[in-house]
Amino acid sequence: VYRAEEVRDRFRSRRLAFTVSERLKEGIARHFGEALSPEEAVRRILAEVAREGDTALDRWSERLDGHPVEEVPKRAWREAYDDLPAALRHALDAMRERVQAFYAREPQGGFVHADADGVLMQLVRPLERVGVYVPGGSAPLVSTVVMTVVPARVAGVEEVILATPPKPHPAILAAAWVVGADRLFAMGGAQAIGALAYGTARVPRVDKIVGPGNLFVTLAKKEVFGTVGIDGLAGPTETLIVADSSADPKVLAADLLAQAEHDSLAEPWLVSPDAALLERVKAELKAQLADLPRAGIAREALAQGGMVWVRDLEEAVELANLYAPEHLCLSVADPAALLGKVRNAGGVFLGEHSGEALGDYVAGPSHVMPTAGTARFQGGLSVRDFLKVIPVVGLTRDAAARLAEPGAEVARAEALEAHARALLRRKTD
Ligand code: HSO
Ligand code: ZN
Repeated sequence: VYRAEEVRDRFRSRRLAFTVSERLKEGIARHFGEALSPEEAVRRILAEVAREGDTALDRWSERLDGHPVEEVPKRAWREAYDDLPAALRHALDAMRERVQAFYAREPQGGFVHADADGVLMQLVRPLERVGVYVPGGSAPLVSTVVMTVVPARVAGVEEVILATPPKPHPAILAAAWVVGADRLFAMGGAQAIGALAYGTARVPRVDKIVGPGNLFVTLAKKEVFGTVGIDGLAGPTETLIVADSSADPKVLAADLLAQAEHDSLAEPWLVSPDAALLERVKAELKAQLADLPRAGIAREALAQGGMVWVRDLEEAVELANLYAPEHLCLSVADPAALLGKVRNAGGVFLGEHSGEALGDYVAGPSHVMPTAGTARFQGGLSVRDFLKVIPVVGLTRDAAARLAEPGAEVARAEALEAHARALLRRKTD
């Protein structure tokens, strides 16, 4: 249990930083034949995919994932869906409906303003083609398919292309079927991001890449940003729970563990003015860890996060704003009273009944939320992430004549005489 003073600086100076394990270093040296930083390794893969297309894509896929890239046809998605246990099939359908209903409520409009000067507008247009990365690995994130494709579809994106590591889990294929994605390539890592960003003969180039991924995927997204749009850079997942004496320690422990089992680098935090509650949660964690299948990962993650004993709820929210958590859970008697003070959070979960795990699957909003303190400048994935706002200018002759003068004045201050003349040509006398 920390005191607020002990974590304040750490919370304030958070940034996306990757720990490069010995195992990772060895892996890179083995696959690349020399000691490279992960950034250099990623740049090499991207450059080769940009230059050679599918040849490099298959080569890296085979070398790193053991299989060349394959497109999985829709027929296989359909079969995977039909083969799922009925309960999971219905769960995926229910999930899609909840998420769809949530995003259907999001306002998407621009505006049209017409007056004597003419017309000014904000035109809103969906992106044409989007790539979604769905992690494979020890926990194949089936739900991520729903949480990314549905808001893209609501926005009106024409083509959604999924990328997920070779030999995808059947439930990922089934989810692609449920949400009506367009194409799915079994490809992972930096090579998948390169293929989506630059395009190859087989993989069409997309306009934006969204979705979480491992270190290589994230570094690759950072590298291709500019060539394509990206939704953000995802680090390990985090949850900060603010709790008061009204909270149930059993539920708090369960929620912290749900967070902790994701990743040994995940950060579960519990912040409370009730010291006795923190002690009770500690005991609960121990008890609940006993038979947790991913207890090893969860234990490591619990050490990444921690508990903070604060003066009052005010100080708890102040810390939460400094930390800017991906998930902010307000497990307090009157969560609405705290909401007004929340500035930085990827998503907010009000009260004990709104556990983050509900948000992961069925509450409604996408579970793709900003990590590593990036909630200071962005919120969770939404329809807006798949829209462009295009300004439109349509002035009358009279408006142009009137506006020419101040425009030219500033143009000349910028030493841009051709601008000034283009403006003044519209002056009528
Ligand atoms: N909590 C994760 C999302 C997730 N959880 C997917 C389970 N499946 C990151 O927000
Ligand atoms: Zn989760």
